[in-house]
Parts: sequence; structure tokens; C-alpha cells
Amino acid sequence: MVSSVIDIPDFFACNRALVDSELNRLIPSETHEPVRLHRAIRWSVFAGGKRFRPTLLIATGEAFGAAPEQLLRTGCALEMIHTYSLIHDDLPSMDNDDLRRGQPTCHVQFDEATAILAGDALQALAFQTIAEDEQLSPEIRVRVAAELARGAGTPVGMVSGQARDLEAESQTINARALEQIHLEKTGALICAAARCGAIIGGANDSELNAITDYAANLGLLFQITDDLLDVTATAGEMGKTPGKDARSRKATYPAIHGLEATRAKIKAAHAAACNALAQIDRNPDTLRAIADFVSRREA
Ligand code: GRG
Repeated sequence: MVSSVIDIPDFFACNRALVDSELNRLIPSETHEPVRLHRAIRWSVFAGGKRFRPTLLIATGEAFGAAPEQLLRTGCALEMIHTYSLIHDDLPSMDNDDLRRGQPTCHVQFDEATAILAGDALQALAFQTIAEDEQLSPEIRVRVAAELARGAGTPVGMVSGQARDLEAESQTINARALEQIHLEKTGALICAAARCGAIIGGANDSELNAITDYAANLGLLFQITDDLLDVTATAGEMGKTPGKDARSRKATYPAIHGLEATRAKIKAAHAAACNALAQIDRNPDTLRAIADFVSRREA
């Protein structure tokens, strides 16, 4: 079922403005020494990302009755981790890309060492932001920090997914291995976003399980649509280099399954995400509308 009541582009735009203004407050200014480092951090953070993970966290938290001010700083922490991962992913030793969020990548604009340090500093600042968030009780801060670390790290987080992805470049991998890469590299941080929102909102264990199921499918949906866009979109639409997956013979959904099966998988992951939401007795409209939006996304 496609939701029509919630204006998701508007919901994203409102949350993006809130998150950007808080990020601006949390991140050292460009005039703060060492200025090259702070300019590099700001270059990448304020290059115009969608703020998908903070917005998902806010939508999930609000579904469980959390107040916006309880969610904002964890949302910023997620965006810091995400931006660090993009900066490092673009490095010559990883994906070696020179375009991100529609502008030169951090190491191209500055230099490789500065880009590595910008990513490192963002990761540290993310955990500092949660530890110092006075809107949350000490217990919730610890739970949220653990969720974020698990989603960002290893053995079932973004870093392990990235390691699997790099290993897969020199191998032919099957559909199951590809799905595991997606679940970890992209899905784990998306899962952490939704779970942190639910935890801040006071979700119980069964609600948290349902949200995890929703977010795992949403993460898959997000990555598969990203793979599909790499085949079908232009650089202007994507803000990064399209067609790169195919040129580097990267294992992707379209490469392994073909376009038709990829579109069928998008439908299946969307349905599974919506079914998971049906397990909880909360207003699921915004979360369902986000799944609708991701399954149709064009950037
Ligand atoms: C370097 C530890 C480490 C991990 C890198 C995020 C990542 C892991 C790699 C990026 C490769 C990639 C293009 C993955 C596809 C899904 C994805 C994470 C897309 C980028 O996220 P968006 O679309 O970007 O939310 P914006 O710019 O809108 O924030």
C-alpha cells in the first residue's frame, strides 16, 4: 500500500534543517585551529546529504512518543558516523572516488591525510555527542552508544561489511554473500538509527524486534535502490559517479540478479518492511511512508 497522507520530502526537509543547524553547533568552526582539519570536516558534512539516518531515527523515536529534542543529538551522531564512512570509502585505498554529494571528495579537495583525520575526528565526535547529551538519561546514553558502535563496527556492522565488500572485489560472490555485505555495510547503521529512536522512545523488547526487522528490510531496500540508481541515474541526479559499480565489475543486485529480479526484490523488501510495522501497536504511517519513499527514490 502506498501512503499518500504524509509529505515525506517535506518531512525530510524539515528534519534536515534541524539536524544541520545542530551539526553546525556541534562541529568546530572553520576558524578553529587546526583550520585545515575543520574546513575538511565541514566540507564533507555540509555538502548536502539527505540526512536519511537522522530522519529515520527521528521518525522512529516520534512513533514511540519521544520528544524531538531527545532525538536530535543522536541523529547528529549518526550523521557524523555516516559522513566519516563516506570520506573513508572515497579514499584511493578504498573506492577511490573523486565525486561525492555533488562536489569533489574530501581527499581531492584537501589531501589524503586530512581526509583520514576528518573521518577519525567525526567518529570520535559522534560518541562524545551521545555521552554529553543531557536530554538523555545516563542509561539511555550507554544503550544508544552501544547500538551505534555495534552498527558502525565489527563483526556485524558497517566496517565488517566494508571489509567483506573489499574482499569481494577480487572474487566472484554469490547472492547470499552479497546480501550479507549489504546487511552490514549499509543496513547496520540504518538499523542502529531505527533502534536508537525506538530505545529513546522507550520501546519494549518485542517492539524493538519488530523495528529491527523493519529497518533491516529498509536497509536492504536502500542499498538495492542505490545499486539500481548506479545503473539508471546520471551524475547530476546522484551527486556521485554513476556506472562505477559496473565498470569496476562490483557485485551488485543488478549484476548478480538482473534488472527485473532487482525490481522484484525491491517490492519484496518493501512488503517485508511494512509487515514488520504491522507487528507494533504504534502509529506506523511515517515509517511506512519512508519505506514507500525509499522504494521509489531517484537520488
Ligand atoms: C569506510 C568503514 C567504511 C565504510 C564505508 C557507507 C559505506 C561504508 C560506503 C559507501 C558506499 C555506498 C555508495 C554505499 C551505498 C549506500 C550508501 C551508504 C549510500 C550513501 O548514503 P546516502 O545515500 O548519502 O544516505 P547522503 O549523501 O545522502 O548522505
